[in-house]
Amino acid sequence: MTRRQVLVFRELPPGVMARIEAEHDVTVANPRMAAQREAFFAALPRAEGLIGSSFAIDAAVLAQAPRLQVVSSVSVGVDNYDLAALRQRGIVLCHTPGVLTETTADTIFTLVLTASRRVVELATLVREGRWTRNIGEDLFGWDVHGKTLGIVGFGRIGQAVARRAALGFGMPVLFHNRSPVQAPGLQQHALQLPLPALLAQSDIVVLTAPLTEATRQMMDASRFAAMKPGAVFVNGSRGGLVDEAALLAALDSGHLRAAGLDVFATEPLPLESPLRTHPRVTALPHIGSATHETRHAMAAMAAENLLRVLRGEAPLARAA
Ligand code: 8YV
Repeated sequence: MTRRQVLVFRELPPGVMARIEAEHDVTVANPRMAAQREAFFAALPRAEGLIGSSFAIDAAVLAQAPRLQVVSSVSVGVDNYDLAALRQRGIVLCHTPGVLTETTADTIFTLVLTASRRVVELATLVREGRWTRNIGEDLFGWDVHGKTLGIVGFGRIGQAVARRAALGFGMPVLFHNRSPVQAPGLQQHALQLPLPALLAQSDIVVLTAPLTEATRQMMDASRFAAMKPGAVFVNGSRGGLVDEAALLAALDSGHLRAAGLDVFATEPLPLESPLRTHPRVTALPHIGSATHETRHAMAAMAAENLLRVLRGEAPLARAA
């Protein structure tokens, strides 16, 4: 078995690294870290396999990797990869769907609850010693159980959110999906609607659609205006799906009651972003799949994808 040159561009758990190093020669360099960026681009010309996440592997990067055969992403989202350039070069792109579905749905539903019940705002009040009286109506949150949940994007993660809502919280579920979708076990719990109708009828709107050129900034001023007055908005997918200025305007006007955001147009969220401290916003640092168990499972799956392709075998999950 010929040992290949593998470039790891985001740290992997030790056991997963050992699995790759047993078969190939490995260089680790994370280009998002200034101190490792030069090493990443120095290793790129030799790399036959790339594995990592959260870095734009575009045509310019690929042009510096003439020997590349496979990119194995530790993610389900692949919007940071130039799919046309990969296809044009015949480079296999793999990803890690499935293993992160339930964890990411947990995060999204956590945001539904924390945004609706003002958990961060009220926990901060306690932490800062400002709990000096019984909590009055001015600090009440809003119920989640029984409210109508609209899910935009009804793939694995959207359906896992629907199960939590319908089976756990007695919530009627509406969903919109750009293509026909199979939703086993949800037929009697979820109703498919056109997006305008979903936005007009949902008390809480959750965004789980993938980021593509067709969905970029899909949640704009007109779509926020189409939502019910007093609705709650949650984004657990990609910040690029949202016009953040329009979201802020909808929150500041009071049209939207609250927002729960795990993703942003620019990450890490810039200090100057109003979303970071907005009183109606619960902001998380892109932790959708960030549990010990799930990130290990993702890394293990990504390593298996990489090793299979370098052996000339089919990967577990190919994205392009
Ligand atoms: C991770 C994700 O944030 O899977 C995705 O698309 O956004 C998350 O699971 C990320 O890709 C880190 O691996």
